[in-house]
Amino acid sequence: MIRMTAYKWVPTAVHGLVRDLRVRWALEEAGLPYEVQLVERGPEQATAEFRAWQPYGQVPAYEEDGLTLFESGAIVLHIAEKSEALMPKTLRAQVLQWSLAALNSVEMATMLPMLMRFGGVPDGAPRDWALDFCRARLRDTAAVLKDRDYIVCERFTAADILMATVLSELRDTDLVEKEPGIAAYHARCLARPAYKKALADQLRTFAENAPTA
Ligand SMILES: N[C@@H](CCC(=O)N[C@@H](CS)C(=O)NCC(=O)O)C(=O)O
Repeated sequence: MIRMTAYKWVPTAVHGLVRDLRVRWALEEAGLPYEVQLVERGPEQATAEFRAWQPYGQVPAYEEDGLTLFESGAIVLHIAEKSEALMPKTLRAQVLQWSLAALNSVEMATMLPMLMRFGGVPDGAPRDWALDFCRARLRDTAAVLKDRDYIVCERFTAADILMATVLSELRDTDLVEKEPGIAAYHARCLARPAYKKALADQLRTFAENAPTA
């Protein structure tokens, strides 16, 4: 049986962004049954047992027949290796390439505008630089998507789970909507039933465990 961790509750500002969503989405696409182990934010993340599973005290982490994994990208790719739906053997190298592009070349740019929102980075040079950097990454990614519906080719793969969830990090900015090719791609990925199910499950957990005033 597959077991993964997710937070019991987080503030609304990050609903739909917590990275267990990537793992839930991949498992739904692959049609694999799984259990979710809910984690309380705070001391539970600091225990030796938890750190042995996720060294940074974060979610998600994953367990399957004694194999333990952390890092959402590694987990999604592990699931993809089991599923032609996520990583056809003939496309393995390209799926790996675009998964790393999502988590490195693109996420390093999308994290900055997201962190600004939470960290209150003042107007001025660093902020403008980070936004320009992100715009350039989106423009270059949009150029690739001009010729195809998904990031590897005409069909959906695990790399789209990673790329689309990375793009979701920009949801409170106008960066995605200003790049229509990216906006259409993002909407296409999030329209998938497996994504909708994964998101609904994550949000239901938060609603069920919301602190009472
Ligand atoms: N690179 C890691 C990042 C994991 C991560 O940032 N998890 C966040 C939730 S999305 C978390 O647990 N944050 C709480 C913390 O860092 O204490 C991955 O992709 O799994």
